[in-house]
Amino acid sequence: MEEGNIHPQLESPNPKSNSTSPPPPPAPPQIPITWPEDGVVSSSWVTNLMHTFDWASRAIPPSEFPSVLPVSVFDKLVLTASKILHKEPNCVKIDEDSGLNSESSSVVVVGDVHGQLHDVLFLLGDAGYPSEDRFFVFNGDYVDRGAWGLEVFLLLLAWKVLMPQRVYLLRGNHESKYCTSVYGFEKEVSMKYGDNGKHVYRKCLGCFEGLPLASIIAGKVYTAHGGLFRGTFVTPSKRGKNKKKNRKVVHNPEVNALTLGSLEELEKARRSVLDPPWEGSNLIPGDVLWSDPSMNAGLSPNKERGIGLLWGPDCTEEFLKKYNLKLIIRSHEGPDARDKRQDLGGMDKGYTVDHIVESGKLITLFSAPDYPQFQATAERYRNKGAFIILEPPHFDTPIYHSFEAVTPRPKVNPYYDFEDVIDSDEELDLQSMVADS
Ligand SMILES: [Mn+2]
Repeated sequence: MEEGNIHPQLESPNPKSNSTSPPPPPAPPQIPITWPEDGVVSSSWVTNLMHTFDWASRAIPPSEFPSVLPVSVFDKLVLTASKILHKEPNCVKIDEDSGLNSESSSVVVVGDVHGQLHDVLFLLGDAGYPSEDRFFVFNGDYVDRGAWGLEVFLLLLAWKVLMPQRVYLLRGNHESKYCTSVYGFEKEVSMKYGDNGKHVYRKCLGCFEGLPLASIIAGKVYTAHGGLFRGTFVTPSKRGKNKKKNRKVVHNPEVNALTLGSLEELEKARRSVLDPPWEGSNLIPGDVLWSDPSMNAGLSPNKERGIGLLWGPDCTEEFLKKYNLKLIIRSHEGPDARDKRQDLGGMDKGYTVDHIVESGKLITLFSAPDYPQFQATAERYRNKGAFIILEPPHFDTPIYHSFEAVTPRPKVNPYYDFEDVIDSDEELDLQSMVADS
């Protein structure tokens, strides 16, 4: 393997740029990164990992990524994080028992980041790094579309390992086999790890399966990638049994059985699936990861997505009221998705308030600015990204922070056919899901 100052021609971003992009670290960091000798990840190890990924994204081609992070170090990091993640409940509670202090703590909530490494680094710097008093809840969609999904996911895992009680990583619909095979992450990994790509990809998928689905902050805020979910299917009423052998019985469409799910049902769901199923009895994970709010009342199948639900303001109210909550913060819809939903707000500021009901409100939060990275300039959205800070004593009033993209982004070839795959997650190809899972 090559050593030292490789590929100087790729080294620095355009010096003529007058953008907000921070200058790259002055000297190449010490590579390769090694696993801490005592096996204990320190804060300097995590910040060094971030700086090194930043440097590498500008200085070396993707195929030389193993010279930055050898597969053995990748293995250690992912294994350590996976063990922590798999033990967490489906819905993590962030409260006094987990160290939330009603005088000094704050909680930062982050939406989709989609492999936009430099924007994630900016966000972490802007909000302040995770600390004893600063919690983070990430709402999923770490990978796909952007070119540095692997770096983003790994640096978040490193924070999780460093501060398991302060950093919470929820699962997004893109943390799945189906999405990563269509939207770039699988190819990104294979480009970066070559012969070890399959191994690395498999380990990432295993880790995705461990990610929890939702969080409740201070007993007041529910967060999840997609949002609300249905109740587990209950067989239709006993009236059917009384009509003995009535051959004319009309098929009772299951749509009538759609009810809002409870937190107890969410807790019992089996989240450890490569692709959340859209049929069968384990539908809650797919709902939580794929559903969208609607301005129409009630629950209905999310036909546009092919999986998950649409839920109305009445459902938001029912859920908030039932659990004495004030806010739902979900993500999942970027500027492209909102472009086609005229009755909901656009995503140019990185967030929208979708439902305002008696008990509180529903917010969509999206943290990938100037998205998607690889769309042709004319078709790209110059949206800002945003994060939300929740502050004591009640943690139930969102403070919005919008931010611009870090530009220019280092030049890199896309890992998926962005000309063909224009719309986020639309028209989910169920046949291909069956074949793949
Ligand atoms: Mn999503």
